[in-house]
Amino acid sequence: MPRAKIALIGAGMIGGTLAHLAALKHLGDVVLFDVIDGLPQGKALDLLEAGPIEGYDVLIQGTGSYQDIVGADVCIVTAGVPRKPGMSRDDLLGTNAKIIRAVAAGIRQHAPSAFVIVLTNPLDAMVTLLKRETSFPKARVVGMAGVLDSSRYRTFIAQELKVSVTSVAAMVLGGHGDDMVPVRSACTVGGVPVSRLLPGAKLDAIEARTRQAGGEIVGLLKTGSAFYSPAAAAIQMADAYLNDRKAVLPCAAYLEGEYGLRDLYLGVPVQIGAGGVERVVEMELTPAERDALFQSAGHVRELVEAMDRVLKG
Ligand code: TXD
Repeated sequence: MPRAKIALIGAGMIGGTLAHLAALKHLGDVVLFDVIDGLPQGKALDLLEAGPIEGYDVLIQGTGSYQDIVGADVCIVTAGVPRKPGMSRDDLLGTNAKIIRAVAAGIRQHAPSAFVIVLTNPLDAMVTLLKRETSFPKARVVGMAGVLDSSRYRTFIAQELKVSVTSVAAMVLGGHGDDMVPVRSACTVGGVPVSRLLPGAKLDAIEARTRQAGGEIVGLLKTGSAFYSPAAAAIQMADAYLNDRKAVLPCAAYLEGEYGLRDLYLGVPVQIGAGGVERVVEMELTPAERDALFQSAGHVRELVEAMDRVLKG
């Protein structure tokens, strides 16, 4: 069986980490693409030279030409600029929208059957733009945010309870912004509802930290944003597609009536398998959680409208 081909559009902090994880997991051959000359080529060569030590034989190529992504099964898009301290994800809108337009043209022309995972921020607007510009079906264009946000939520709960992170199940839905929705009512620790194990005030604090977790890392790093955990999240999604896992993961997916919402991308549980986003999973939400999801959807719509004004401008 030929190995899968994974095209990483953007060879920066997340892109390089994606390539490393894909190689370590023998997920497929990797093409690192970037507009900075030498960056993808240098990272690819460095990763190849780790192969004898780590025991991976995947091909890893760095390039500045979209020709080299021809036949990609998966494209993971991180092309763009990251936040600096004091910036919101929305502040990246204008710059990154123009970049995503160029990326979408390259993918549409050279990898027309790829499953596309978008990370570039502001995520919900960028994944919307990429789907619009590629005209790919909704099953093949998805945004990565909820897997990361849920992992952050799970991490903080596990730390508080001093339990294994693998014992905490949680979903964070909605937009990838300050109004994301940690679904407390569905969060369990070893099957026990978290609200039986932690007081409401503590959960409030953990959920507030989850919403600001990206900014917390930006503030500490000062020169960029998180990259290990976003890369791990995107690789989990790519693995679910390439290995037909039918994993139910929180991702930014295109809604057409699910959760009472339509014609927008929003973080919801989806089943990812060989068919890409195979279905949206509608989970029970409390009235407050449903209201918060609708509020987050409103912000995503405003963000897309702002993006459209910038692109028209
Ligand atoms: O959960 C999430 N979705 C987010 C995603 C989590 C963390 C960071 N998130 C966002 O991913 C972040 O706000 C940025 O918008 C992207 C990429 O973050 P990264 O930390 O990888 O940024 P880098 O290191 O600056 O890498 C971006 C690369 C850089 O090498 C640029 O040269 C390249 O993108 N770039 C391009 N590549 C291809 N094509 C074009 N046009 C292009 N423009 C810039």
